Amino acid sequence: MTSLNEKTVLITGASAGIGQACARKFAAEGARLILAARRVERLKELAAELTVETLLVELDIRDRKAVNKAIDDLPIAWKTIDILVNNAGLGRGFDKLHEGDPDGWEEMIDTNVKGLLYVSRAIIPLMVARGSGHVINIGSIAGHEVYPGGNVYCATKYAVDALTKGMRLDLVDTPVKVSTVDPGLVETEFSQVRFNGDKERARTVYEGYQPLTGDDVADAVVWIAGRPEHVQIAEVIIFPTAQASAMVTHKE
Ligand code: NDP
Ligand code: 8X3
Repeated sequence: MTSLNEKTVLITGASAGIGQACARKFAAEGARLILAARRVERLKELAAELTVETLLVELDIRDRKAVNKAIDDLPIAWKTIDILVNNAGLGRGFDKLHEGDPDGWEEMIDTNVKGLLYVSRAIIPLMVARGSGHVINIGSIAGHEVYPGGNVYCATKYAVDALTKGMRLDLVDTPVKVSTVDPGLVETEFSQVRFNGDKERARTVYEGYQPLTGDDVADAVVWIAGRPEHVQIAEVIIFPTAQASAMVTHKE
């Protein structure tokens, strides 16, 4: 078992949902937290309830220069990032591909794929130089199965799956570990974002069964991070009990 007490954990997308839940669960283990997102007010509210050291970073991960500057500018005491949780991401739109909005496609590709790459490229070299570190990507069941209307979102999560595997291959001769947690349906702000703020439509996604919570996913992330040094959990897929695949969920 690796103690997470005093470990430094950087979480992207810590202002909501799974990222926020990860922050609370890592804090409960005594970790020091670098919390990154665009909505810094929310990060402040989160930090105020935590009893561990936090550093808040207002960051749009789509902005490569801003990502590099944010990591370069970290105070020395915060540069030793032990665990990177690449969580920030979104779905935007649920249309057939030939009817889809290219702006939404770009937002998803720029965030889920390119943003994850920028953050990883900035932080992994520090882990390699130090000879320790753990990257935990938040993928999705959408990176294993394509569903109707999922087209570009699924493509970005298939890309995350490929990048996770690529990182693990490229880091095999180092002590740096790479893992992915790939959930099914988790009730967060995800569907509100996907449906452009339509809360009623978002609510129906989670009706008739008990979806996962951010905490359920964060439990897996923290468990993965706490394995012994020689144990690298490659992939965890988590469904609600009522879900059997991307397309099959039993609703009462
Ligand atoms: P939420 O919408 O609740 O949270 C998304 C988080 O990502 C927010 O903190 C948001 O912060 C952050 N974010 C989005 N865009 C950017 C950006 N450009 N720069 C920095 N941060 C950004 O959704 P979830 O918690 O559900 O989603 C988290 C991850 O989990 C995503 O990668 C998603 O694809 C994945 N996932 C979600 C599932 C679900 O069913 N909910 C299932 C499987 C995977 P802010 O807006 O403040 O920048
Ligand atoms: C988000 C969950 O089922 O909409 O990754 O793909 S799903």
